[in-house]
Amino acid sequence: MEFFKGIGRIRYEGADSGNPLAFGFYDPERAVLGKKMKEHLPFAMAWWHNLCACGTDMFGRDTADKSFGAKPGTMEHATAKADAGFEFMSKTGIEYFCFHDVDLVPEADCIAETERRLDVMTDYILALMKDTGIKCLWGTANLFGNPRYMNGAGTSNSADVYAFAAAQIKKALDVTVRLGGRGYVFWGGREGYETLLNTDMRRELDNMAYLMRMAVDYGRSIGFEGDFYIEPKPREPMAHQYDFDAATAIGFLREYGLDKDFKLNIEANHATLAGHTFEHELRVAAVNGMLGSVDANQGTAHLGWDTDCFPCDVPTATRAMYEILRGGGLTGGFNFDAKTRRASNTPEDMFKGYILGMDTFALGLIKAAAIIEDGRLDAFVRGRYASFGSGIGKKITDRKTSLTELADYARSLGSPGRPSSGNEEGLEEIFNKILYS
Ligand code: XUL
Ligand code: CO
Repeated sequence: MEFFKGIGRIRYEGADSGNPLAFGFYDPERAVLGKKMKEHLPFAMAWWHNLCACGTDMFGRDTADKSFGAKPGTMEHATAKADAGFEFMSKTGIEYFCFHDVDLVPEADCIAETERRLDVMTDYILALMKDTGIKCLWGTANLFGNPRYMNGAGTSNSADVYAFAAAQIKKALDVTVRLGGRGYVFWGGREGYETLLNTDMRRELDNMAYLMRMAVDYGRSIGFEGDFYIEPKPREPMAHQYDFDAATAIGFLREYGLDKDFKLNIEANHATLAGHTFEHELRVAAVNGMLGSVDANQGTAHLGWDTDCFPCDVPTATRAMYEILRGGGLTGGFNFDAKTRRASNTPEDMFKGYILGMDTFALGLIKAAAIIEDGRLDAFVRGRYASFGSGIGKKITDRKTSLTELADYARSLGSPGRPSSGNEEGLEEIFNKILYS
């Protein structure tokens, strides 16, 4: 059955094409820095937003119909969503998907039945993957939706809830491994606190780390060779989430010896909620060897919450792609953790959301590659630190000096003079000239 009737395969037609259902910049076979665009940009569909979210917000009910011809809450609906999802991915040329366990099947009252449903769906999805060549980017467990997780999952005050979380993670790992997922994500969900007055932070952090350790051990024991990811987010739903930002998550992973198995999944909207830029979070991950995957979306600057918009900001995508290219690329991919606006409620809007996001990152990639090929930014940064390449600077770089030697050297100088200009405006001008030419 065809779900998106009247919408064919989305093709690259160039920016001058008047066709709203065509790519203007994403040209999958085009070579950029010696690699195909589609290899630089392993795009993924987020099962939850694209196939499950119907536009409900705090003030109103569903605006979009995602029943796909079946009754929501049934296994028929679960398989219809999978069929629609694979048709959608085939038509847009998206080669990966990401999922939470409960995106795939309706959760039952008991674990055994939910797990049985997941087994059925895994078989079903495997057949669709075989037919289409579409692959799984990452899986995760939803440890925040069910009321049992109101105080967190791995950081819950209840040992029984902790055990339920463990059961869900174990099964989500089984499914991810069967689907050949590249990664497995821990997004903090409700892992944080509302008030310190009721919170034993030390216990919660220790318990969370132990749950991750058990997940790594179990995953490796069933043959999972991919990366585990933490997806940092500072707040929402909790007042404070433990995985606040990249630096905090990296500190946590190192404290508990989890840093060899984990990398980061950086989400643009989470970065800005933390008061950072997207590119800052990517740089922090990259310089720490933890650049894993990206949740590609963007926030709405003047709204203080996670709006999960499709990315349309080309300068930000360019800066992000610059960081990713300079950081050696992603081991994961670009998951559109994004939803069409509540009022963009037609099937066509679903396609337009992905076309916008894919074109934005394609343009970001093209422009970031142009900045790298241009070389002026690189040359400036190299020159800026040139003082560390010879003389006393070389001794500092080689860690072959001491406070005493440096103090004597400083005294001999009299005054260090002023360091060279940071040239910020000049560099922004170069960035703009490359971006808009
Ligand atoms: C929530 C969020 C999640 C994770 C997966 O803000 O980003 O959808 O990506 O649990
Ligand atoms: Co996300």
